[in-house]
Formats: sequence, structure tokens, C-alpha cells
Amino acid sequence: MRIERIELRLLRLPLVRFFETSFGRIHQRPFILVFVEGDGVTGVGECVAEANPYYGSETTGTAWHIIEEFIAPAVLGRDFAHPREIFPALRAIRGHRMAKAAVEMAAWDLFARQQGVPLCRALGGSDETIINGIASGVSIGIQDSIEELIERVEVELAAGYRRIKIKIKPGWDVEAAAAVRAKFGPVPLMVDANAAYHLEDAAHLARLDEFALMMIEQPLDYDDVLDHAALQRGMRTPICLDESLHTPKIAAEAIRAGACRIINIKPGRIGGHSQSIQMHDIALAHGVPVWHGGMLESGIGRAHNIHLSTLPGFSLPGDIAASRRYFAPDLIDPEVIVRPDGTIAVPTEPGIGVHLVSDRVAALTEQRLELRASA
Ligand code: OSB
Ligand code: MG
Repeated sequence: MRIERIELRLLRLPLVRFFETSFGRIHQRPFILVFVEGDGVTGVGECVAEANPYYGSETTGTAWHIIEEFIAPAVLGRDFAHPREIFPALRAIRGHRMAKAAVEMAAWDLFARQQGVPLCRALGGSDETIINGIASGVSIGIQDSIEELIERVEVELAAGYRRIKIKIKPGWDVEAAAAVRAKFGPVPLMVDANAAYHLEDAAHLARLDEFALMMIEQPLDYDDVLDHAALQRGMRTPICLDESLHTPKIAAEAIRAGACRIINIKPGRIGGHSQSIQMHDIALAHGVPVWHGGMLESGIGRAHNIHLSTLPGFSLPGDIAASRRYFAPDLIDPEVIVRPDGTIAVPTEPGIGVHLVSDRVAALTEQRLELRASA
């Protein structure tokens, strides 16, 4: 595929409910859609960078700048035999993996469409998951009260979700986990701290051990590995890393150091599908379970995530839930739904296999840029 055109659009969708993490509360989600055209076919990707650099160092503003000034010039007019050649072609650009991922993932969609296969097939998904669908879990933000948290959990369990994750921070941790356990018994439950603690909190965090959590996600710093290993030595609850795993190599080091027993893969965080396949393969080779994280994506990013989740190492339910939990309406029609058994069907049409509502995209676009290969 020769990449002839790249189009960027900045959009903003209001969230159905606010989402609160240890970084703060948000009410809307701005994001960039990236369209990549080659040989008369267009693929689309979504950049997971947020309005602020709190989860990761990138923002919608930095991603736009890096794609426009550095990524687009590196790929426009070039011929790629396979989308796995895109990430290495961006080697000179350090970091900025969210920006790279958006372009790389759009190229995968383009490639799968050209081949006439659903993206999951191009990525190497397992037949069983492609047929049966992916297991879906929910991420529930910090609430104003324990009563509201219990209500949220009740609604999500009734909808069929296969795993509940609650966000925690100092002051909203042990009591929240205890309340959910007391009310709902042995449901699959985990917590995500988004780096809100320090190694000095080890004794406090070990109190979570009594709740038989599936895991605690990213308790310590976003760039730490070794403190997590020290924390894990004093804790029964398995540690899962999210923010800290910037690259497949860091994931390998974290496994070797004993810093995580479970891995959260988000293609949008680590540079796209090829990097995700590498991280997945490393985890699988070490017998480390993997699950697919989420970044409050629209239907475009969500569809990419569904396809990637069909790889055989994704053995735990992901943070990939129904569109209606986030946006009403979503940018795709039909939207993503979760079936009563807590699974999401894998789209069967070529590429990501979902239909973008172009009127909605056009109406919501705040900024647009078109870049072309010079003839
Ligand atoms: O840490 O997993 C996270 C959302 C935005 C940024 C970081 C995270 C999250 C979530 C929500 O937990 C996952 C989702 O439902 O998309
Ligand atoms: Mg997380």
C-alpha cells in the first residue's frame, strides 16, 4: 500500500456520565481521528491522547503536532508491503506512541480492507474468540459516595459484564473494595490506582489482600518498574501494570523483575497493533495473562480494541464495554453492544468492520487537516 493521503480530525464527545480517576473528573472526551488513504482505500484510527498529560505525557495537541510535522512526512508517498513496517519507519521519532499508534492502526484497517478480511484475521486472532466474541468488563470511576458505587456495580453486573474494576485513590480504596465485596460476594473484582500511591504505602495497600482481588492495576509511578517489584514481594494480590509498560521491552523487564504478574495492553498507549502483538507474545511466552485496556474510546478505537482482543493471550475480560456506557450516540452505527452473557461480537466485515456516521463526524469536527504525498 502506498500511503497517499492522511486526514486528521479533532472531535469532542460528551460522556454519558462523568469519569473520575485519581487524576480527576472529566465530563467530555476530545480525541483525534486519523484517516489514512492508499490505493483508493481508506483506513481509520483513533488517537487515545487526552486533553491533558495526566495519564500519559501526550495530549491531543502534542499528537496533532507530531503527526502533522513528523509522522505524516515519514509515511506519505511511501509504499509499505505490510502495516508491521509502519512502526519501524517511525524509529527516528522518540516516544509519542499515542500519535504513532493512531496512524499505525489506521494503516492496519486499510490493509485488512484491501485484503478483504476482518482486522482480527490480519492480526492473528484465535478462531474460537472470533466466533464466540470477546469477554467484556467495566471500569467504574470514583463516585461521590459508597452508595452510588454500589448502585453502579449493581447496574453493570445486571448487564452481564464479566468483571468489575473500580478506580481507587488514597481515601477511596479499602472501604470501596470492602463495600463491593460485602454486597456482591465473590464477583470478579479488581482495582486500578492510576499511579496514586508510593512504595511507602505498601502496608496500606496490603490491606487489599483480604478482598481476593483479581489484581491491582498500576499502584505506583507511571515510569516505575522496580518499586512495583518490591511492592509485589509484600503483597498477595497480583500487580498488573498499565501506564508503566510503554514498550514491549519494558514489559519483558517488568516480568523478569517480578514487577507484574498480569499485563494490560492498550495499542493506543504503546504504538499500535504491531507493538501490541509483540508485548502479547512476550507475555504469552512467560505465561503471564494479558487483558485489553480501554481509554474511553469512541466506536472507532473500540472496534480496533475488539479485534486485537481476539489474540489467544487475552485470557481475562478487557475494559471494552458497550458504546452506551460512554457516548449516546457513538460515532458508529450500529454501536457496540454487550450481550447478556457479557461478550461483545467481533465485526465480520473487512477491516475494523464498523460504520462511521459521517454526518455526525462532520458536525462534531472542531479542527481538520489534510496532508498529501507530493506527486
Ligand atoms: O487506567 O485504564 C485506565 C480510562 C482513561 C485512561 C486510563 C484508564 C481508563 C479506564 C477506562 O480505566 C477504560 C474504559 O472503559 O475505556
Ligand atoms: Mg489503568
